[in-house]
Amino acid sequence: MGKTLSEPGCETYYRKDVSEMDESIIKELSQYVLTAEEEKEEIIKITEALRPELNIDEAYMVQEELIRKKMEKGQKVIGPKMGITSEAKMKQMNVDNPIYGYVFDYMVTEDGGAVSAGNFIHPKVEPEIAFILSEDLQGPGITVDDVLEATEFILPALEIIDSRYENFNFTLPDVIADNTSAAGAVYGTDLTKPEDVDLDTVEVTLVINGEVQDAGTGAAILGHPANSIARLANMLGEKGRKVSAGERILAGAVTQAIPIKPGDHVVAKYGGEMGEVSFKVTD
Ligand code: 0L1
Ligand code: MG
Repeated sequence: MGKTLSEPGCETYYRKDVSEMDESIIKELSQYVLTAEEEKEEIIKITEALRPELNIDEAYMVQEELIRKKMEKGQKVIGPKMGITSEAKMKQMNVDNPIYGYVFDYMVTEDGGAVSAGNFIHPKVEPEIAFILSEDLQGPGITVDDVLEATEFILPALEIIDSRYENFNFTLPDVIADNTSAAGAVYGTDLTKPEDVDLDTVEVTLVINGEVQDAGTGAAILGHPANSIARLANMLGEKGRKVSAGERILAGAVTQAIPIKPGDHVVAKYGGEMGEVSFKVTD
């Protein structure tokens, strides 16, 4: 005879999938990460504390609810960001696909401005390449050439990541649910036309307090930064969503992420006449 649901081993007969995560769990998990962000208190990852079986589809449902909650508070989306876009990070997390989240207006500091370390739990900075499109892009089938054709400007950017999880300790679903650690962004004011820069060979150097921390080229972002935007458009297309013209899109990090602290002066310097972008850190 078969097993009832209460007997050990019943999982052999059914699979917990997306449809089994009801609305109340999505709300609970999104509130869990939102409260951590708002109170600047680190939390234990969802897959350890609340839902070991959280999968990637479910994690994006939690992220969507988190985004909805922020928008309900009047916070505005500046644009999407891609994460885990370097080969090293993908290997470390044992994944093949990058992930995406969203940067909001309250996270943005003007170029050369000051960010308060008190706004974060354990912030790190990474230099990125950002895109502004002149037309919407929606997958499937978006290519690097499609992206370059639709790109109005490329600009330097620094992203501040601040996982809400203890010691940046998370699985892929955890970090997706946590809006891919999005916490801060500084966009440069030098706008470059895509045809005026060689995006895969452009050199980017991260300097803190006058000392070079790390350097890399655009190719560190999925082989070519425009490839990252194409992957984003294709991932969003699977959900009937798109990358919109005018958004500031973070393609991914060129170097490793470096911890920052009060008193730091952070600069990312770009070759190819892309300019630089900077901020300082206060208490
Ligand atoms: O923007 C990023 O690449 C970070 C994605 C999340 C992973 C992390 O917090 O290190
Ligand atoms: Mg990033």
